[in-house]
Parts: sequence; C-alpha cells; structure tokens
Amino acid sequence: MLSIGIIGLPNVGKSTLFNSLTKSEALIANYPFATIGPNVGIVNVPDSRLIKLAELYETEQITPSTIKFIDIAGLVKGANKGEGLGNQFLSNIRSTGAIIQVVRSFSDQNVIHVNKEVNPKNDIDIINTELMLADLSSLSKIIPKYEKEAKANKKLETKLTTLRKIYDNLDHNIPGWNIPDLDNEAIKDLDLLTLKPIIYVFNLDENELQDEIKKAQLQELVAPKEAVFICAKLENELKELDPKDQAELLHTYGQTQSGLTKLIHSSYKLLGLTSYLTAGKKEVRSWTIKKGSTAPEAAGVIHNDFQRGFIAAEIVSYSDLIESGSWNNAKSQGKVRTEGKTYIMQEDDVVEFRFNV
Ligand SMILES: Nc1nc2c(ncn2[C@@H]2O[C@H](COP(=O)(O)OP(=O)(O)O)[C@@H](O)[C@H]2O)c(=O)[nH]1
Ligand SMILES: [Mg+2]
Repeated sequence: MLSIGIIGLPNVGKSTLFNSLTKSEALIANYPFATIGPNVGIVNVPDSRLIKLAELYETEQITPSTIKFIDIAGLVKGANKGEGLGNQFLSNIRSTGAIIQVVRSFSDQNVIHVNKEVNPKNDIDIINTELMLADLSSLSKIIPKYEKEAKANKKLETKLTTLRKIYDNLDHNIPGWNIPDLDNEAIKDLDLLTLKPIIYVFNLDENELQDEIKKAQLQELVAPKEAVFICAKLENELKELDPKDQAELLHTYGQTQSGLTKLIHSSYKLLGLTSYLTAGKKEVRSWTIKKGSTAPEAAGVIHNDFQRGFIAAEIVSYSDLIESGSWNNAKSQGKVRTEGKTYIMQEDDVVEFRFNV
C-alpha cells in the first residue's frame, strides 16, 4: 500500500496530527524525539457517497479506501549526517510515496521551538536543505555506478545526463521539485526525497484559522506546492467529541469541516490515486486504483481472475444511480454503459465487472 510520510522539525505537531488522523495513541510529548521509530497508521478516506449507496442497497457493510500514514521522527539540522535519528529517519522516508511537511505557525510559549523562534520560512529551509543534502549524498553514490555501467551500455547515457543535471541543481540549492523538464523515464526508480510529491501542512493557532492574510503569506512561501491549514491541537480535541459537538466547536472558529478531511483527500490525490465504487446488498465499497487505470486493471484490484478473464465493465455514474433509485431503473433509462478493455476508469464510476474464469 502506498504511504505518506509526515516530516518536520521536532515539536511542530507531527504526532498530534498523526494521532488525530489515525485516532491512535502515538506518544505526544513536549520534547524532541518523543516519537521513536516509525508510527504507522491506516486512515479511512471519508466518502459520503458510500453512505448514500449503503442506504440505497440497504447494506451496513461499508468499506472505504484507505491511506497509510507514517509519523517520522528525527529530522533536525544535520540529519543527513546522522544527527538526531538521522539515518533511521532517512530510511523511513525513502520508502514512502509522498511527503507531508508539517510547519509550525502556532505560537504557544509552553511548547519549545528547537530554534527558539517560530519562523515558518526558516523551518522549511532547514528541512528542505536536509532533504537536498540527503539526495546529493545518494546521487554521489549512484552516479559513479552509472558512469561505470554506461561505458559498456550506451543506453544509460541519457539517464546519466539526467542524474548529473539533478546533482548540479541540488548543488546550487535547487530541490528536485523545482527542476524543469526532467526525463520521467530516467527518474522514476530513483527514490530521491526532493522528487517525491509533497504537501505543506501549516499548523496554526486556533484563531489563525480565519486569518486569510496570514494563510496567503504562508501559501506564498511554498507555491506552487499545495498548502493545507490546520490546527492540530483543535483536531486532537475534535476526535474526542461526537459529530454534533464537533460541528459546534468547528463553527466557533468559522470552520465547516475538519482540516483533516481536506488533508486526507489531498494526500490521496498526491499519491496519484483515485477510486471507483462497487455497490450491492452485501457490501458497498471504494476501490483504490492508480489514476489512469484501465477497466481490466481496476478489475484486477478486486481479484486477479477478474483482470485475466475480463470481458466488460458495466458502469453507471454515481449521480445517475442515485437519481434513478436502483441499478435496474438506471439500466432501463439507458444510463448503464458497457465499457471495454481500453476504458479509463473515472472517479464517479459505479461498476459491475463481467468476466470469464
Ligand atoms: N498550542 C498548540 N500546541 C500544539 C499544537 N500542535 C501540537 N502542539 C503541542 O506541541 C507539542 C509537540 O507536539 P508533537 O505533536 O509531539 O510534535 P512533534 O515533535 O512534531 O511530533 C505538544 O505539547 C503538543 O500538544 C497546536 O496546534 N497548538
Ligand atoms: Mg512526534
């Protein structure tokens, strides 16, 4: 399963955020390195369509899509040289599909800041410098290897050119994200940290949640990357409440939905994932696929046999199905389409596969 690593300086609210996301009990404490070892949590992707479909099919079995989050400790200045939990940190983050960088904006005097002052720009620079140094170090090992191999295999020359281009940019303080026109084929198996998809999460004070000017300034720091604004402390309080009280507390800060919901949806997209739906009396379910998957590939997520024996996919859009009131009605109204092997799955598809085994 693809995962997202949560990184950032100590005491910025990573574990608080992780706890709210997973409702688990990773250690929350007011000192660096409280989170020893990776904390891994599986999070459901909220999807109100599943609840509607469950009503329609009178089933109680709802299975949502999930994402794996990892609370990663130990990123401090010098992590690339093994400071803090440097090396362990690097191996934990290398295997994730994407990164959430948590940046402190909240100003609580009781929570120590490792660099003594709350300064989002400075903190982002420290973290991204560590990521770049780690990438430089990886490349300085990979490049000589390819240089040797390229002597015998000329095909590797283009790859080597790309690797050198990334190295030179990093050497001039430009992370992989900001290098234009990289050859996708050459970078896809590299696992470089500054090539991973990233979202910045700014952890705000409660009263900053409605401060549009502040939020615009923070977004500016990381544009064109996505920024999500939350108050981890508030999210942590929300998870203790029932839905009605949650809504009331959110309302106090001018919010209509939890920042976590937005973060989970953004994370899912960031990983390049999308989903399609199946619905029946036994179960209503969201299935995770890579964006751009064909109908047989999507069928394969349910079972290999579905992919191997794929004949066709019968598909109705979610809104048409709800409007028609049942699959059969939708069918008699001509709203159920039959799609073949080359069909690219869409997010709104409710599907029944036909296959031969
Ligand atoms: N005031 C305030 N305190 C927070 C917030 N988020 C986290 N904290 C506190 O900051 C301290 C460090 O949080 P933690 O999640 O352990 O940080 P980590 O080191 O990044 O994992 C804890 O005492 C938290 O209660 C927030 O949004 N506002
Ligand atoms: Mg922590």
